[in-house]
Amino acid sequence: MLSSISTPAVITCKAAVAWGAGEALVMEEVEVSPPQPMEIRIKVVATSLCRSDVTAWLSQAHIHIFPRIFGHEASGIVESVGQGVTEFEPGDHVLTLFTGECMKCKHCTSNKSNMCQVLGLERQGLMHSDHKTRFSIKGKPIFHYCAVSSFSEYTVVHSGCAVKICSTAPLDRICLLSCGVAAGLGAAWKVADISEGSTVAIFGLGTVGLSVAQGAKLRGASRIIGIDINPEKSEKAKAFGVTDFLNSSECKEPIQQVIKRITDGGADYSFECIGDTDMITTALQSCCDGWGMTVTLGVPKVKPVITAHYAFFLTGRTLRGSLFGGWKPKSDIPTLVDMYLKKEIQIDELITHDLPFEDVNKAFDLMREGNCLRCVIHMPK
Ligand code: COD
Ligand code: ZN
Repeated sequence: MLSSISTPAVITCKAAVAWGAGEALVMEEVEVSPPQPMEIRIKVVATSLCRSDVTAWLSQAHIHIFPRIFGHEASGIVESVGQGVTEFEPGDHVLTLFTGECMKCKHCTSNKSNMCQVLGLERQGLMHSDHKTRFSIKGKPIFHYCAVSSFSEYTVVHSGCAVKICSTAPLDRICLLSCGVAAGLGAAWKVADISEGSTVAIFGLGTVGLSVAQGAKLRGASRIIGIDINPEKSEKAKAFGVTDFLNSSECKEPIQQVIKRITDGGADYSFECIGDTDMITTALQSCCDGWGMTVTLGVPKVKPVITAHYAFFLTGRTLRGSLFGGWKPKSDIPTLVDMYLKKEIQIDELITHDLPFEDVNKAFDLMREGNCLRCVIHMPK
Protein backbone atom coordinates (compact mmCIF):
# COMPACT_ATOMS: atom_id res chain seq x y z
CA MET A 1 0.00 0.00 0.00
CA LEU A 2 1.28 3.45 -0.87
CA SER A 3 1.76 5.77 2.08
CA SER A 4 -0.20 9.02 1.86
CA ILE A 5 2.60 10.80 3.75
CA SER A 6 5.30 11.97 1.34
CA THR A 7 8.94 11.73 2.42
CA PRO A 8 10.21 15.19 3.38
CA ALA A 9 12.72 16.70 0.96
CA VAL A 10 15.86 18.75 1.62
CA ILE A 11 14.97 22.37 2.44
CA THR A 12 17.21 25.22 1.35
CA CYS A 13 16.87 28.23 3.64
CA LYS A 14 18.74 31.07 5.31
CA ALA A 15 20.97 30.40 8.31
CA ALA A 16 23.46 32.59 10.19
CA VAL A 17 26.75 30.71 9.96
CA ALA A 18 29.73 31.33 12.24
CA TRP A 19 32.83 30.58 10.16
CA GLY A 20 35.37 31.24 12.92
CA ALA A 21 35.72 32.16 16.62
CA GLY A 22 34.44 35.68 17.25
CA GLU A 23 33.82 36.35 13.54
CA ALA A 24 30.54 38.02 12.57
CA LEU A 25 27.93 35.50 11.49
CA VAL A 26 27.29 35.32 7.74
CA MET A 27 23.79 34.85 6.33
CA GLU A 28 24.11 31.81 4.05
CA GLU A 29 21.83 29.55 2.02
CA VAL A 30 22.06 26.18 3.75
CA GLU A 31 20.63 22.78 2.93
CA VAL A 32 18.70 21.28 5.82
CA SER A 33 18.32 17.52 5.42
CA PRO A 34 15.05 15.74 6.16
CA PRO A 35 14.59 14.52 9.73
CA GLN A 36 16.15 11.10 10.28
CA PRO A 37 14.45 8.36 12.36
CA MET A 38 13.12 9.78 15.65
CA GLU A 39 13.96 13.36 14.59
CA ILE A 40 11.76 16.32 13.72
CA ARG A 41 12.35 19.30 11.46
CA ILE A 42 11.19 22.60 12.89
CA LYS A 43 10.40 25.97 11.33
CA VAL A 44 12.01 28.26 13.88
CA VAL A 45 9.71 31.12 14.93
CA ALA A 46 11.76 32.92 17.59
CA THR A 47 15.16 32.41 19.16
CA SER A 48 16.73 34.49 21.88
CA LEU A 49 20.46 34.93 22.26
CA CYS A 50 21.84 33.32 25.42
CA ARG A 51 25.21 34.14 26.97
CA SER A 52 26.36 30.58 26.30
CA ASP A 53 26.00 31.14 22.53
CA VAL A 54 28.36 34.10 22.85
CA THR A 55 30.75 32.12 25.07
CA ALA A 56 30.93 29.20 22.63
CA TRP A 57 31.23 31.56 19.62
CA LEU A 58 34.21 33.30 21.27
CA SER A 59 35.58 29.82 22.11
CA GLN A 60 38.04 31.01 24.77
CA ALA A 61 37.47 28.01 27.02
CA HIS A 62 35.99 25.67 24.44
CA ILE A 63 37.22 23.60 21.54
CA HIS A 64 36.89 25.31 18.17
CA ILE A 65 34.09 23.77 16.11
CA PHE A 66 33.45 25.78 12.93
CA PRO A 67 31.66 26.45 10.63
CA ARG A 68 28.74 26.25 12.97
CA ILE A 69 25.17 27.41 13.48
CA PHE A 70 24.55 28.72 17.01
CA GLY A 71 21.25 29.33 18.82
CA HIS A 72 19.68 27.05 21.42
CA GLU A 73 16.94 29.08 23.17
CA ALA A 74 14.14 28.72 20.67
CA SER A 75 10.55 28.05 19.76
CA GLY A 76 9.04 26.87 16.52
CA ILE A 77 6.49 24.81 14.65
CA VAL A 78 7.05 21.22 13.55
CA GLU A 79 7.39 21.09 9.76
CA SER A 80 7.95 17.34 9.29
CA VAL A 81 8.72 14.25 11.33
CA GLY A 82 11.12 11.37 10.78
CA GLN A 83 10.40 7.67 10.84
CA GLY A 84 9.13 6.36 14.16
CA VAL A 85 8.03 9.72 15.58
CA THR A 86 4.55 9.45 17.08
CA GLU A 87 4.77 12.18 19.69
CA PHE A 88 4.80 15.13 17.25
CA GLU A 89 3.01 16.02 14.06
CA PRO A 90 3.42 18.90 11.62
CA GLY A 91 1.91 22.07 13.06
CA ASP A 92 2.76 21.31 16.70
CA HIS A 93 4.23 24.22 18.66
CA VAL A 94 7.48 23.29 20.39
CA LEU A 95 10.36 24.58 22.48
CA THR A 96 13.78 23.20 21.64
CA LEU A 97 15.82 21.53 24.39
CA PHE A 98 19.60 21.88 24.50
CA THR A 99 19.65 18.93 26.87
CA GLY A 100 17.14 16.23 26.00
CA GLU A 101 15.19 13.51 27.78
CA CYS A 102 15.03 9.99 26.35
CA MET A 103 12.71 8.89 29.20
CA LYS A 104 14.42 5.48 29.41
CA CYS A 105 18.02 5.78 30.63
CA LYS A 106 19.29 5.49 34.21
CA HIS A 107 19.10 9.26 34.71
CA CYS A 108 15.74 9.82 33.01
CA THR A 109 14.16 7.12 35.17
CA SER A 110 15.72 8.50 38.35
CA ASN A 111 14.11 11.42 40.14
CA LYS A 112 17.58 12.62 41.15
CA SER A 113 18.87 13.77 37.77
CA ASN A 114 18.13 15.51 34.49
CA MET A 115 21.39 14.39 32.85
CA CYS A 116 20.01 12.12 30.12
CA GLN A 117 22.69 9.60 29.09
CA VAL A 118 21.42 9.42 25.51
CA LEU A 119 20.37 12.97 24.62
CA GLY A 120 22.36 15.04 27.14
CA LEU A 121 24.30 18.21 26.28
CA GLU A 122 25.97 17.57 22.90
CA ARG A 123 29.45 19.12 22.65
CA GLN A 124 30.80 17.88 19.32
CA GLY A 125 28.55 19.94 17.04
CA LEU A 126 26.81 16.78 15.74
CA MET A 127 23.50 14.98 16.06
CA HIS A 128 23.20 12.47 18.91
CA SER A 129 21.98 9.55 16.80
CA ASP A 130 24.57 9.21 14.01
CA HIS A 131 27.24 11.81 14.85
CA LYS A 132 26.62 13.60 11.55
CA THR A 133 25.26 17.03 10.70
CA ARG A 134 21.90 17.89 9.15
CA PHE A 135 23.18 21.18 7.67
CA SER A 136 25.44 21.65 4.66
CA ILE A 137 26.50 24.31 2.20
CA LYS A 138 27.11 22.87 -1.26
CA GLY A 139 27.76 19.52 0.39
CA LYS A 140 30.17 20.86 3.07
CA PRO A 141 28.90 19.92 6.56
CA ILE A 142 28.02 22.77 8.93
CA PHE A 143 28.21 21.90 12.63
CA HIS A 144 25.38 22.19 15.12
CA TYR A 145 25.37 23.80 18.56
CA CYS A 146 23.88 21.79 21.45
CA ALA A 147 22.07 19.74 18.76
CA VAL A 148 19.62 22.65 18.37
CA SER A 149 21.09 25.35 16.05
CA SER A 150 18.17 27.73 15.95
CA PHE A 151 19.84 30.58 14.02
CA SER A 152 18.41 28.97 10.92
CA GLU A 153 14.95 29.27 9.39
CA TYR A 154 14.64 25.48 9.67
CA THR A 155 16.48 23.08 11.96
CA VAL A 156 16.43 19.37 12.75
CA VAL A 157 16.41 18.12 16.34
CA HIS A 158 15.96 14.74 17.97
CA SER A 159 12.35 14.28 19.07
CA GLY A 160 13.72 13.93 22.62
CA CYS A 161 15.22 17.42 22.32
CA ALA A 162 11.92 19.27 21.85
CA VAL A 163 8.81 19.62 23.94
CA LYS A 164 5.28 20.20 22.72
CA ILE A 165 3.65 23.23 24.25
CA CYS A 166 0.24 24.83 24.31
CA SER A 167 -0.50 26.49 20.95
CA THR A 168 -1.81 29.70 22.53
CA ALA A 169 1.48 30.56 24.26
CA PRO A 170 3.34 33.42 22.50
CA LEU A 171 6.33 31.72 20.87
CA ASP A 172 8.37 34.93 20.79
CA ARG A 173 8.21 35.28 24.59
CA ILE A 174 8.28 31.72 25.92
CA CYS A 175 11.42 30.89 23.92
CA LEU A 176 13.27 32.16 27.02
CA LEU A 177 12.01 29.06 28.87
CA SER A 178 14.11 26.97 26.52
CA CYS A 179 17.24 27.92 28.51
CA GLY A 180 17.90 31.01 30.68
CA VAL A 181 14.65 31.60 32.57
CA ALA A 182 14.04 27.91 33.26
CA ALA A 183 17.68 27.44 34.33
CA GLY A 184 17.39 30.23 36.92
CA LEU A 185 13.98 29.23 38.28
CA GLY A 186 15.01 25.60 38.54
CA ALA A 187 18.24 26.45 40.35
CA ALA A 188 16.17 28.22 43.01
CA TRP A 189 13.34 25.69 43.24
CA LYS A 190 14.67 22.29 42.30
CA VAL A 191 18.41 22.44 42.93
CA ALA A 192 18.66 24.67 46.04
CA ASP A 193 15.02 24.14 47.06
CA ILE A 194 15.02 27.55 48.80
CA SER A 195 12.88 27.66 51.90
CA GLU A 196 10.76 30.54 53.20
CA GLY A 197 12.61 33.21 55.13
CA SER A 198 16.03 32.32 53.65
CA THR A 199 18.81 34.72 52.74
CA VAL A 200 20.09 34.43 49.19
CA ALA A 201 23.08 35.96 47.38
CA ILE A 202 23.07 36.00 43.57
CA PHE A 203 26.28 36.76 41.67
CA GLY A 204 25.46 38.16 38.22
CA LEU A 205 22.12 39.76 37.36
CA GLY A 206 21.63 38.75 33.76
CA THR A 207 18.55 36.80 32.68
CA VAL A 208 19.75 33.74 34.59
CA GLY A 209 20.51 35.59 37.87
CA LEU A 210 17.26 37.57 37.71
CA SER A 211 15.37 34.33 37.18
CA VAL A 212 17.01 32.91 40.31
CA ALA A 213 15.86 36.08 42.13
CA GLN A 214 12.32 35.63 40.85
CA GLY A 215 12.38 32.00 42.02
CA ALA A 216 13.73 33.00 45.46
CA LYS A 217 11.06 35.68 45.85
CA LEU A 218 8.27 33.24 44.96
CA ARG A 219 9.62 30.87 47.62
CA GLY A 220 9.40 33.63 50.22
CA ALA A 221 13.11 34.39 50.72
CA SER A 222 13.41 37.23 53.23
CA ARG A 223 16.53 38.80 51.78
CA ILE A 224 17.77 38.54 48.21
CA ILE A 225 21.16 40.14 47.68
CA GLY A 226 22.06 40.77 44.05
CA ILE A 227 25.71 41.39 43.11
CA ASP A 228 26.79 42.87 39.78
CA ILE A 229 29.47 45.19 38.41
CA ASN A 230 26.96 47.03 36.25
CA PRO A 231 25.07 49.68 38.30
CA GLU A 232 22.28 49.75 35.71
CA LYS A 233 21.19 46.30 36.87
CA SER A 234 19.97 47.72 40.18
CA GLU A 235 16.50 48.94 39.07
CA LYS A 236 15.60 45.84 37.10
CA ALA A 237 16.83 43.66 39.94
CA LYS A 238 14.29 45.21 42.34
CA ALA A 239 11.48 44.29 39.95
CA PHE A 240 12.60 40.66 40.17
CA GLY A 241 12.72 40.58 43.98
CA VAL A 242 16.28 41.67 44.79
CA THR A 243 16.11 43.46 48.15
CA ASP A 244 19.77 44.59 48.34
CA PHE A 245 21.88 45.50 45.30
CA LEU A 246 25.67 45.46 45.74
CA ASN A 247 27.96 46.87 43.07
CA SER A 248 31.02 44.69 43.64
CA SER A 249 33.29 46.94 41.57
CA GLU A 250 32.64 49.83 44.00
CA CYS A 251 32.93 47.90 47.27
CA LYS A 252 35.94 48.90 49.37
CA GLU A 253 36.07 45.56 51.16
CA PRO A 254 35.85 42.09 49.58
CA ILE A 255 32.25 41.40 48.58
CA GLN A 256 32.12 38.15 50.55
CA GLN A 257 32.93 40.11 53.74
CA VAL A 258 30.10 42.54 53.05
CA ILE A 259 27.67 39.68 52.54
CA LYS A 260 28.83 37.88 55.70
CA ARG A 261 28.45 41.09 57.69
CA ILE A 262 24.93 41.90 56.53
CA THR A 263 23.70 38.31 56.88
CA ASP A 264 25.13 37.44 60.30
CA GLY A 265 27.81 35.03 59.02
CA GLY A 266 26.79 34.30 55.46
CA ALA A 267 23.81 33.62 53.20
CA ASP A 268 21.84 30.38 53.30
CA TYR A 269 22.23 30.05 49.53
CA SER A 270 24.47 31.65 46.92
CA PHE A 271 24.30 31.32 43.14
CA GLU A 272 27.02 31.83 40.53
CA CYS A 273 25.36 33.27 37.41
CA ILE A 274 28.33 35.02 35.78
CA GLY A 275 30.29 32.26 34.10
CA ASP A 276 33.44 33.04 36.07
CA THR A 277 34.91 30.14 38.03
CA ASP A 278 36.73 32.51 40.43
CA MET A 279 33.32 33.82 41.50
CA ILE A 280 32.37 30.30 42.58
CA THR A 281 35.03 30.62 45.28
CA THR A 282 33.63 34.02 46.27
CA ALA A 283 30.10 32.61 46.30
CA LEU A 284 31.24 29.78 48.61
CA GLN A 285 32.91 32.32 50.90
CA SER A 286 29.62 34.26 51.05
CA CYS A 287 27.67 31.28 52.41
CA CYS A 288 27.20 30.41 56.06
CA ASP A 289 28.81 27.49 57.81
CA GLY A 290 26.74 24.41 58.55
CA TRP A 291 24.19 24.47 55.73
CA GLY A 292 25.30 27.18 53.30
CA MET A 293 24.88 26.01 49.71
CA THR A 294 26.44 27.44 46.57
CA VAL A 295 24.79 26.55 43.26
CA THR A 296 26.72 26.98 40.02
CA LEU A 297 24.80 27.71 36.84
CA GLY A 298 27.40 29.37 34.71
CA VAL A 299 29.25 28.01 31.73
CA PRO A 300 32.79 29.39 32.27
CA LYS A 301 33.78 32.09 29.83
CA VAL A 302 37.54 31.61 30.18
CA LYS A 303 38.91 29.44 33.01
CA PRO A 304 37.18 26.07 33.40
CA VAL A 305 38.87 24.97 36.66
CA ILE A 306 37.42 25.77 40.10
CA THR A 307 39.64 26.21 43.15
CA ALA A 308 38.24 26.04 46.67
CA HIS A 309 39.80 25.56 50.09
CA TYR A 310 38.77 22.29 51.74
CA ALA A 311 37.78 24.26 54.86
CA PHE A 312 34.58 25.41 53.16
CA PHE A 313 33.41 21.82 53.06
CA LEU A 314 34.85 20.91 56.45
CA THR A 315 32.59 23.60 57.88
CA GLY A 316 29.55 22.03 56.26
CA ARG A 317 29.06 24.06 53.10
CA THR A 318 27.95 22.44 49.86
CA LEU A 319 28.79 23.19 46.25
CA ARG A 320 26.09 22.01 43.85
CA GLY A 321 26.39 21.94 40.11
CA SER A 322 23.35 22.23 37.88
CA LEU A 323 22.35 22.13 34.25
CA PHE A 324 19.07 23.62 33.08
CA GLY A 325 18.02 24.19 36.67
CA GLY A 326 17.67 20.47 37.31
CA TRP A 327 14.45 20.35 35.25
CA LYS A 328 13.56 17.19 33.39
CA PRO A 329 13.04 19.12 30.19
CA LYS A 330 10.20 17.25 28.48
CA SER A 331 8.33 16.46 31.67
CA ASP A 332 8.65 19.80 33.47
CA ILE A 333 8.79 22.65 30.94
CA PRO A 334 5.08 22.62 29.94
CA THR A 335 4.28 23.46 33.58
CA LEU A 336 6.47 26.57 33.37
CA VAL A 337 4.67 27.59 30.16
CA ASP A 338 1.34 27.28 32.02
CA MET A 339 2.71 29.32 34.92
CA TYR A 340 3.67 32.06 32.47
CA LEU A 341 0.21 32.01 30.87
CA LYS A 342 -1.33 32.36 34.35
CA LYS A 343 1.03 35.31 35.01
CA GLU A 344 2.69 33.44 37.88
CA ILE A 345 6.18 33.97 36.44
CA GLN A 346 7.65 36.94 34.59
CA ILE A 347 9.33 36.58 31.21
CA ASP A 348 8.40 39.67 29.15
CA GLU A 349 10.33 42.01 31.46
CA LEU A 350 13.57 40.15 30.61
CA ILE A 351 13.23 40.89 26.89
CA THR A 352 15.05 44.17 26.36
CA HIS A 353 15.41 43.91 22.58
CA ASP A 354 13.60 42.42 19.58
CA LEU A 355 15.35 42.14 16.22
CA PRO A 356 14.66 40.62 12.82
CA PHE A 357 16.80 37.61 11.84
CA GLU A 358 18.94 39.60 9.41
CA ASP A 359 20.21 41.68 12.38
CA VAL A 360 21.37 38.68 14.42
CA ASN A 361 24.90 40.10 14.69
CA LYS A 362 23.48 43.15 16.49
CA ALA A 363 22.18 40.80 19.18
CA PHE A 364 25.74 39.58 19.77
CA ASP A 365 26.97 43.21 19.98
CA LEU A 366 24.20 44.12 22.45
CA MET A 367 24.98 41.22 24.75
CA ARG A 368 28.71 41.95 24.68
CA GLU A 369 28.05 45.63 25.47
CA GLY A 370 26.35 44.45 28.68
CA ASN A 371 22.99 46.23 28.73
CA CYS A 372 20.92 43.59 27.04
CA LEU A 373 19.15 40.92 29.04
CA ARG A 374 17.53 38.96 26.26
CA CYS A 375 17.28 39.91 22.61
CA VAL A 376 14.60 37.92 20.79
CA ILE A 377 15.41 37.26 17.15
CA HIS A 378 12.27 36.96 15.04
CA MET A 379 12.57 34.61 12.09
CA PRO A 380 10.92 35.47 8.76
CA LYS A 381 7.23 34.41 8.69
N1 COD B 1 30.98 40.36 39.33
C1 COD B 1 29.64 40.57 39.36
N2 COD B 1 28.86 40.53 38.25
C2 COD B 1 29.46 40.31 37.07
C3 COD B 1 30.87 40.10 36.95
C4 COD B 1 31.63 40.14 38.15
N3 COD B 1 32.93 39.93 38.16
N4 COD B 1 31.16 39.91 35.66
C5 COD B 1 29.99 39.99 34.96
N5 COD B 1 28.98 40.23 35.82
C6 COD B 1 27.56 40.38 35.53
C7 COD B 1 27.27 41.11 34.22
O1 COD B 1 27.26 42.52 34.37
C8 COD B 1 25.84 40.56 33.91
O2 COD B 1 24.86 41.36 34.48
C9 COD B 1 25.84 39.18 34.56
O3 COD B 1 27.03 39.09 35.36
C10 COD B 1 25.87 38.03 33.55
O4 COD B 1 24.72 38.10 32.79
P1 COD B 1 24.66 37.76 31.23
O5 COD B 1 23.49 38.53 30.69
O6 COD B 1 25.97 37.95 30.62
O7 COD B 1 24.36 36.22 31.18
P2 COD B 1 23.09 35.27 31.48
O8 COD B 1 22.27 35.74 32.62
O9 COD B 1 22.39 35.03 30.19
O10 COD B 1 23.72 33.87 32.00
C11 COD B 1 24.85 33.52 31.90
C12 COD B 1 25.53 32.31 32.49
C13 COD B 1 26.93 32.77 32.70
C14 COD B 1 24.93 31.87 33.80
C15 COD B 1 25.51 31.21 31.40
O11 COD B 1 26.53 30.34 31.55
C16 COD B 1 24.21 30.52 31.24
O12 COD B 1 23.39 30.95 30.47
N6 COD B 1 23.93 29.45 31.96
C17 COD B 1 22.65 28.81 31.84
C18 COD B 1 22.65 27.56 32.53
C19 COD B 1 22.74 26.40 31.65
O13 COD B 1 22.18 25.43 32.03
N7 COD B 1 23.48 26.51 30.51
C20 COD B 1 23.79 25.41 29.63
C21 COD B 1 23.73 25.69 28.17
S1 COD B 1 23.23 27.26 27.76
ZN1 ZN C 1 21.51 28.85 27.09
